[in-house]
Amino acid sequence: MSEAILTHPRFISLEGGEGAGKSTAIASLREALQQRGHEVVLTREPGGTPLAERIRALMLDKRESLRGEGDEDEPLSAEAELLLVFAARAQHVRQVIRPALQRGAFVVSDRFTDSSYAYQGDGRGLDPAWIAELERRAVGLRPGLTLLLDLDVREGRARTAGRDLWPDRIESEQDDFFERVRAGFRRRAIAEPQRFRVIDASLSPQAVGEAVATAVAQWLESQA
Ligand code: Z5A
Repeated sequence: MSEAILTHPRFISLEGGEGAGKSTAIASLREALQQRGHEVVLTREPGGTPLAERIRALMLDKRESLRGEGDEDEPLSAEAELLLVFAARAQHVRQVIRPALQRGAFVVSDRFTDSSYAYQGDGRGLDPAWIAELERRAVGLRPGLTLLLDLDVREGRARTAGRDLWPDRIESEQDDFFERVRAGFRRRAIAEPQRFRVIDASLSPQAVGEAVATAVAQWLESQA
């Protein structure tokens, strides 16, 4: 396949740290697009296809049934985590995202490759050049618009505290990991102002929803 990365104007991603409110804001995003008569495909990462969802479960280690005897003695390496997330993404892009874009739909993804740069790159310390290579070779696609829901790490974690009885592998990380992730997202937004819109996620759910809808409306106008 070609190694060039296509930035697609009908592909939109939501990014941010834990508890930033992406899943909540995605409804406003869908509504803003549907009101204008567009077909919208909502999806998420890691995941979005049956196989990619199984890879997600492996990566986040949430599904007890996937565990074998002695698994607790074999921590997943950062490198394996990166490759798992890209294996899921390679499936997702080919099975869901590209076909939807090709038939003219908008695709809205709760997280995409920016999360790999932030979590596996800035969080785990893996080389961003390796991530860029995987992005070029295995994905080849980038959102035209990325909404970064930016929130203080502690505030985000407080929102999700007590939600899960057993936090997943990433939720179990310490605050300094999430501070590096947040800084990574913010650096990417500054580096690519034409693609990113940063939204203050400390506002009320309604205000965040309105900011998301406004950002999308402006984006659509700029593309008309
Ligand atoms: N990951 C990775 O490492 N590498 C990658 O390449 C990719 C992902 C793609 C996915 O898990 C994990 O995978 C993620 C990164 C990693 N781990 N972390 N952290 P996930 O999808 O389960 O986790 P998440 O994306 O962080 O989801 P989340 O914690 O549910 O956050 P959210 O979707 O942004 O938030 P929410 O569910 O909309 O809201 C959380 C709570 O806050 C909920 O009770 C809401 O009612 C409340 N909320 C929402 N908005 C507000 C506002 N505005 N004010 C007050 N309260 C609010």
